[in-house]
Amino acid sequence: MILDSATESAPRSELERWQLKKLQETLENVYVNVPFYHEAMNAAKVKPSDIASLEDLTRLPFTRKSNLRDNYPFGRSAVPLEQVVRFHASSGTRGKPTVVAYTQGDIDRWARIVARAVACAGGRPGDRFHNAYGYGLFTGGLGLHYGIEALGAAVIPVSGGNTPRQVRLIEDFRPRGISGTPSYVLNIADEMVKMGINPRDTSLEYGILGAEPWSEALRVEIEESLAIKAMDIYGLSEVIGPGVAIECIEAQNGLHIAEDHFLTEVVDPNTGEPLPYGETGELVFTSLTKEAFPVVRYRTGDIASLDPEPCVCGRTLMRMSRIKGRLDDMLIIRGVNVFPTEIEYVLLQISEIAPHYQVVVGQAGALDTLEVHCEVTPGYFAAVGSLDADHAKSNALRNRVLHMLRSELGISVGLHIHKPGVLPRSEGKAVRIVDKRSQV
Ligand code: DLL
Repeated sequence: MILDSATESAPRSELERWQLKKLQETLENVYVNVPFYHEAMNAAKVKPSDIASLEDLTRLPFTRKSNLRDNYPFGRSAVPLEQVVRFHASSGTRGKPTVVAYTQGDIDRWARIVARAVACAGGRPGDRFHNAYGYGLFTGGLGLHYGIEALGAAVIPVSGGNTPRQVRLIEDFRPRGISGTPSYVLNIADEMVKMGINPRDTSLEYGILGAEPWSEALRVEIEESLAIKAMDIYGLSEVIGPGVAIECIEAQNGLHIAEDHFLTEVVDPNTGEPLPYGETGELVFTSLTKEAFPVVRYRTGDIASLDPEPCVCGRTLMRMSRIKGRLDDMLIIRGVNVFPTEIEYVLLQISEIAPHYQVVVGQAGALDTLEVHCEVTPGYFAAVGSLDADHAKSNALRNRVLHMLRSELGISVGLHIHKPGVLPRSEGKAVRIVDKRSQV
């Protein structure tokens, strides 16, 4: 369902006229009101009035996460703090969190963006919706919450954690939609099995999953285990939160970007040079309608490509590919770049292996090493009794997994296959990489 067809299906020329007008307004605003942008634009010798077309965007300097952190907590606000009605923050696992602020206007616009995103993913007014994203400083819980309400659906604000209770609430409230990280929604499905409930028999019909990288293979796994359609939702606190882009239920092939609110570029992560459509690089966003914390050419560190081709759903909003991974999470093992999602993709091709894994990065002399930890499925384990019982069978499985990893990744890795339930389960963003290098 297209909630806002005048915008979501607008001719590109109309959209681009709007984008240019809003870009110029945003630049005038930040140049006057945010000292950081004033100085950065002066240093780059560019003034807001120099930006006469969307192509001129590339003349503007980039904003990086470190610039936002340097202004911790409020230094980047474009409005007096009295006009701020809400704060959120990124998780800050790698240093100080990035604080973001919203005016009432920002909150209202964000709710409409998310309402439209939920509709794009198959949501309808009147739905009941189980929201298992964490509530709090993380944007996921409250971001989805207000959007679901703005759509006219009923939100069940469960937040993350207490998984048996999540299952009971799904049984009792009978929601059509569910949101959460893919790893957590899978965890909920596993809990259903433990509680003797067939995950395919619930009321759920669609899932809005994101906030962490996941592979197409994990989508298949989730869709099959819960008998739902699973759509990918993308966003980041620095830009607004969830809803920057979402897949449509019709195509499930790339995420429509809310381009009337966010200008999107893909650049070469090393040189910062813009890349043509279809090429994979780092996503860069410029906000067009934000009041409290506008961002100009924000380098996300997320790796994806853009596709401007029209979509079967009727939306003209450009699509971005699924995120391949974060630059921060890219492992360089003996000169080869590896993203955890590539490992996930391989593991999920193997029916005996469960969709739970962790990658441990270590050091042997000057070289980085990579050890993949995964689990067999409960079904396989029940059939073999013990992983040590049948050496020939375990070895055959081990060799098959190693061979597939080597041919997909192009390097040899260490492998540990565990029995079910050994690896930690996520209640939010899964920790896929354990980096032991910094600990030696
Ligand atoms: O994760 C916002 C969000 C909430 C998105 C709920 C979707 C659903 P942050 O905590 O600031 O915000 O983390 C942002 O998470 O830069 C990506 O690296 C990653 N990320 C978000 N969505 C996806 C996705 C929220 N669909 C960071 N696929 C981003 C892959 C994602 N990575």
